[in-house]
Amino acid sequence: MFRFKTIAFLIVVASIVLAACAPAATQAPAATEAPATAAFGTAPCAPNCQYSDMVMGFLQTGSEGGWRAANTASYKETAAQLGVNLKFYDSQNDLAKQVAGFQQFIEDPEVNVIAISPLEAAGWEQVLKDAHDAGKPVFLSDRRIDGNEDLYVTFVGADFVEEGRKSGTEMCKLLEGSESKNVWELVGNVGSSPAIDRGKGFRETAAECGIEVTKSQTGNWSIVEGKQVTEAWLKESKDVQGIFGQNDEMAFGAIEALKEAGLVPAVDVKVTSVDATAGAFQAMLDGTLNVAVECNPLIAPQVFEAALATMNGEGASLPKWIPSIEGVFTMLDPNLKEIAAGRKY
Ligand code: GYE
Repeated sequence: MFRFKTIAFLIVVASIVLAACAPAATQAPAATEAPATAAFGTAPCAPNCQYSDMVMGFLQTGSEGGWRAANTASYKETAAQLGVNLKFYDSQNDLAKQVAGFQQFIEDPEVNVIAISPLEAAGWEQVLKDAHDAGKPVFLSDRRIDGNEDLYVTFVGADFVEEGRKSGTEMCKLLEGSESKNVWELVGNVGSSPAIDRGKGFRETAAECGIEVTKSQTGNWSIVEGKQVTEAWLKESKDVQGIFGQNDEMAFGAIEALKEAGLVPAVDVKVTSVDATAGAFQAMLDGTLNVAVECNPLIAPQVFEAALATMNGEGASLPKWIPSIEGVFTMLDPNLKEIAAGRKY
C-alpha cells in the first residue's frame, strides 16, 4: 500500500515535471482566425531578401533630354551599385511600345518587381490588373497614373502641381509692375501627369497676380519643338512678357527663337523652366534664363528601397507617395556658380 502511494505520488510529481518540460501544445488556431497571408508582393526569400534577389523590369519613357538621361543613369548606376538585376526597357516615347514592354515583364518568369515611368496618365487599369494577378508588385517612377492606387505599391516622384505653382509665383515676381502680363506656355507631352499638373499649378498662382496664359501648346519636352512653336507664335505676335517652359529643353528652344526674333531673353521676355538640369544652370549663368524650378531625376534609390521592402513583406506599410526633394534656382542667386559646380545633373 505504502509503495503504490509512493509510486502514485512519484507518478503525479513526474507528470507535473513532464508537463512543465513538454512544448506547449500548439493551440489549433481558433476557427475564426484566417491564416496570416503574406502582404502582396512578398517574395519567397522574405523576410531576408537582398538586392541580389531582385530582378526589376523598368519601363523608361525614352530619351527626351537632360532630365531623362540623368534619371536613366540613376537607375543603371544604382542597380549596379546595389547588385540588382535591372532589365531596362526603352519605350522610345511610344505608348504602344511601353504597354507591350509591360506585358513582356508580366510574362517574364525572372522578373519579380516592375517599375514604370508612364508616358501617359490614363489607360493602365487592365495592365496593372494583369500584373497584380501575376503577383508582380508595380512601382510608379517619376510620373503618376490616374486610377485605382491599390493596383500599384507606391509612386516615387515629384509634386508636379507644386512645381507649376512655384513657376507661377516666380513669374509673378518677374512681371511685377509690368503693364501687360501675357505668358506663353510650352507644354510637355499631352496626357502625361507632369504636363497636366504643372499647367494646373502654374495657373493657380499666376492668376493671383493677373497673369494671362495667352498661348499654350505642346513642345513634347524637346528643344527643337520648343523653338519651332515659339517661332510660329512670334510670327503671329510679339505681345508676350513671359514664357513658361514646362521643362528646360523647351525653354532653351524658346530662348533661341527669341534671340533670332531680335528679343533679349530674360530681359524683354522673362523665361522660366522646370527640371534645373546643368543646361539650365548654364543658361542662368549666361543670363538668358531667369528661373529654374527643380525636378529631381535621381529617384532610383528610393524605388529600389521600396521594392526590396515589398519583397520582404512590408509593401502594405509603404506610403502611396514617396516625394522627391526639390528647390527653386534663379539667375540672381549670388552663389549660382558654386551651386552649379556641385550639381550631379
Ligand atoms: O520634367 C522632362 C522629362 O517626367 C518629370 O519628363 C519628368 C519630365 C521632365 O521629359 O524633362
